[in-house]
Amino acid sequence: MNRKWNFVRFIALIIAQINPKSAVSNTASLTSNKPRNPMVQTFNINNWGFEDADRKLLSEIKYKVDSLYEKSATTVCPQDGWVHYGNFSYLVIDIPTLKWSDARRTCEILGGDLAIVRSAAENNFIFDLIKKQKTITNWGVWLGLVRKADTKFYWIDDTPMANGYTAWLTGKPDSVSQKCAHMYGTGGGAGKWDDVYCDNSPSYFTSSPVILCKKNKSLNGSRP
Ligand SMILES: [Ca+2]
Repeated sequence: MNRKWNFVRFIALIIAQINPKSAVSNTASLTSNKPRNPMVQTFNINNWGFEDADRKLLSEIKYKVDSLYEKSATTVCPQDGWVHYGNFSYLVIDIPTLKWSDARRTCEILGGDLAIVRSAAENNFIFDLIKKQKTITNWGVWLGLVRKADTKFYWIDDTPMANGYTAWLTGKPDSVSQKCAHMYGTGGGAGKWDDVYCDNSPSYFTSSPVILCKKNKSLNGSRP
């Protein structure tokens, strides 16, 4: 498990503890029953010498993150809302999410990642899954597809998009400054893809993509 992954899990857990209403607040069942005051639980990450209390808290957080990861990533799906298709499981969290990075972090915490779409059959499956949700936004779901510095699109496993399946709406992608991809949920482009800003302003909340996570269904919990 690489350092970047550990760092993402660590930061996400801190956010979950500071904001119990966040999308990752389902860590609550894994936390202790000790009374806690979020305003007191602060970290000075610029301080190289943690106090004993800080070290103890960091150890507790690491234990909780590891527990959550093991519980989510080592369970054979379908389970807890994950839907099985092919060698993978999929989960839609139908909450509009302004930032692509927030959607991805949520999937990572749950042992998966944003979806890499490999075929028309998989694209159709995902679109059908979107249509079954209570909340369906115009921008549908975030995809695991982003522009890199060369302005070309790559999947989150670094596969160049140009080498595989795509389902762009006619005329899309249409702006190099829009670096993240989504699948439309409604309208004339429903089921097709578009590029959009990775960090949208709150005024676009009701249009914003919801979260679609994908993970291997195998016991080892390896990510797609
Ligand atoms: Ca666009």
